Amino acid sequence: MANVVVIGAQWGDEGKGKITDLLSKSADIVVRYQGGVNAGHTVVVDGQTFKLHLIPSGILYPETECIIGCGTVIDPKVLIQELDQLETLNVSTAKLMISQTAHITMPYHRLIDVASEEQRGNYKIGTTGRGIGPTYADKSERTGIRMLDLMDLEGFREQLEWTINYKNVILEKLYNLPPLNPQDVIDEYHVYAERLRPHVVDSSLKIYEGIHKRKNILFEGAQGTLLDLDHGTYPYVTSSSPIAGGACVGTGVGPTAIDRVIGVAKAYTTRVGEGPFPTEMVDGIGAVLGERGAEFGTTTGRKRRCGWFDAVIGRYAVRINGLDCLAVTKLDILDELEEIKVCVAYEIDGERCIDFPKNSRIFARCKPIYETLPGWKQSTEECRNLEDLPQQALDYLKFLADLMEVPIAIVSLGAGRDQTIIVE
Ligand code: 2SA
Ligand code: GDP
Ligand code: MG
Repeated sequence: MANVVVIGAQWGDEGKGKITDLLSKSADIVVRYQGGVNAGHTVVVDGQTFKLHLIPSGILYPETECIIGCGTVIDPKVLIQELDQLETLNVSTAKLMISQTAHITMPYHRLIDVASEEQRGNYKIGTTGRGIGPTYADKSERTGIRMLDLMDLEGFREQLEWTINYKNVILEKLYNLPPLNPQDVIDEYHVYAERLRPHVVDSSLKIYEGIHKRKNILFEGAQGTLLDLDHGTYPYVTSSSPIAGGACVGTGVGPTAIDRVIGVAKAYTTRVGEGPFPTEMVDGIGAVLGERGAEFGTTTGRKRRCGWFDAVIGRYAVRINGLDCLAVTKLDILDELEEIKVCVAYEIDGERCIDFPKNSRIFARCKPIYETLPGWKQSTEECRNLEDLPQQALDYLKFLADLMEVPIAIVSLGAGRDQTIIVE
């Protein structure tokens, strides 16, 4: 299997959790490299559903080592809840490692995330409210607190006393919120420090040693390409780098260590939060897709917006991530449709355009140009080989692969591990 990066090729929720779990069978180490508890990765094993936010989807294999890399932001409270939940379900978390240089989400980050969204009015991003943007902002501003700072209890106390006073001014003056009591936060986080201490490591060194021993390493992306801070639909993005390149920055691994990049794309498109979405269908088939696909946020429960497959952003994802191949998920959700549309280009002010405009005001004016394919109108859920698929489904997949100039290596037809076709 070698060293593989799995990324989302759309706006997140493509089914990366399922695909990562599937590939984890052959991985020795699975690493998350960006994002925080905004992410929601669902894995279904023998009918049991696991919703993971920070812990890599490889955790369900007892032999697999899991690492939360330095490019992530960690809310210790939620991480501990996740650890407790897994242990209740008899999943061992002993092989979980946490980067000592990952930044920590503090109570003021969550408060500022929610309050700043309220103040943005029409310009709100539709964040998950989990404090992700403010945690990354502090990292860039160099006022962040890292895991290794938390482990040094006395140092943490000193750092926090200064930081909380600084943040209290912002909370009070900018957002009219009550100040936080430094001692309360110190006491709360000291408890988290002791619980997490056994897991904290020099993660880039661990990964480097793994590479040296020729172990198979899987880098698990969260969110998706179009939510990337640099390459997504800015400002309607998350504050990290979900693209394949983020795997190097977010783990401390050189690009030469990566052998393969797999993009995960749904057979249609969804987006949660604000921002332009050319193929969105608010009612009608959009509602059908949402209902059949159970399109609700794994973390917040928010309703996801639904639309047809958009090959313009698909092609972009192939380029930005250097995709070797694609995993197409949720093909089964299209099973009952009479016909299926694919956006092959946009029309902007009368002009045909095949790359998405980076100005979100212009992107919002893009009208999809569709090609229509016949549906297959039968269940694909039990198909286990390409030959089992109806001809129209095969044609649909070929149409997507040709448009994006990338082979399809995996087709997913249900949430279960076995509901998968591996293309030889
Ligand atoms: P944030 O909270 O600052 O990262 O939000 C910024 C934008 O990024 C989007 N975002 C996501 N989009 C899809 N899935 C995500 N994870 C959850 C899931 C989402 C949920 O698995 O369903 O439960 O609502 C995720 N995380 C961040 C977000 O919607 C904003 O558009
Ligand atoms: P992620 O963030 O990319 O890991 O995706 P999420 O877990 O947030 O959302 C994907 C949802 O689709 C989850 O509920 C999965 O269990 C489910 N899922 C994944 N693949 C398939 C599939 O092929 N068919 C169906 N019906 N559901 C799937
Ligand atoms: Mg998700």
